[in-house]
Amino acid sequence: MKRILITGALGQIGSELTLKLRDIYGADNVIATDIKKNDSEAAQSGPFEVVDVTDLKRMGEVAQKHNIDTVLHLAALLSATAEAKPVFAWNLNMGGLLNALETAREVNAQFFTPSSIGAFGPSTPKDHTPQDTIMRPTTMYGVNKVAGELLSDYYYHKFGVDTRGLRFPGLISYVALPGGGTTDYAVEIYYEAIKNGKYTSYIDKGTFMDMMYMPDALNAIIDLMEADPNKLVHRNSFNVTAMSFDPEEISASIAKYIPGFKLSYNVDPARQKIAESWPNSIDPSAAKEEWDFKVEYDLDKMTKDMIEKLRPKLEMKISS
Ligand code: VAH
Repeated sequence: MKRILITGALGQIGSELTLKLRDIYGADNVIATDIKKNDSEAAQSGPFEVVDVTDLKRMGEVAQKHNIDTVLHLAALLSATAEAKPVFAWNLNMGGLLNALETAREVNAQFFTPSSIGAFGPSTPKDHTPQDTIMRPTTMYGVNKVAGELLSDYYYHKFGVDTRGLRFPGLISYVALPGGGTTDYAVEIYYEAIKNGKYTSYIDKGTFMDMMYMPDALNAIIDLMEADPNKLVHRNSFNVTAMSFDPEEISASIAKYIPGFKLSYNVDPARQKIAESWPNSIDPSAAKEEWDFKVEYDLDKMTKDMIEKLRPKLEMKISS
């Protein structure tokens, strides 16, 4: 990777990935794009272009202008939003992906896009879900992710585009809030714990989902993209995870650092139904074997870091 275009660069993953890649590859070599600019560090710390991923012509112009050799396509609607607006989600998620793949093909660029544990469905083995298994998701987001994996593999086999992907679990970070996801509760809970010492979860007790701290997710993207292609048996997309927990377990972890923290429930049937269609835990052994995937953060180490980083940020907001 050396001349990198990122779509959705101001979103939950993109806002941190853009900064990390600029540190590694040089600010001028990382072109952040999104549907509109804002005053975030990701938008202001290097080249930024307004790109609507449904506009193939514009995406191609930006890729040519900046002599791109790597496309990291992050722009997409997440599961809960996609389930509320399924046709819009199909058009944006699949239309945007096809345009990003076509752009990568035209400029002969390496390509990455995230898949998700959402690509699995109720008939998938729930525990230690294998890398290669049945994938019959019952959400529009999941249909988009399975179709996206197949389309990315097609561009590798048909056109030789070096496509690679990761089936991400829920991602947790203190920088940018996620939007429209089912696992967002695992981010919101930290904000509410610090601000109010309590949180009401829309996901029910006993609902286990795979999760990962954002620093580990960013390292996984970079490690995969830098991996020796001759060692890759799989490409789109690798199971990756760091932990699996339910609301009770993350609450107990938070209570170690915020004594008296109280968790209650007001289950959202729509997002609970999505969560219950996903695995309890997935098996990342293919990623470990093929490109040495590893993580640094377990639940308590993530909780400690989230609270240490969020507290000053939230106190600053309250005082301003
Ligand atoms: C979502 N955060 O909740 C995303 C992710 C595995 C979950 O794909 O939709």
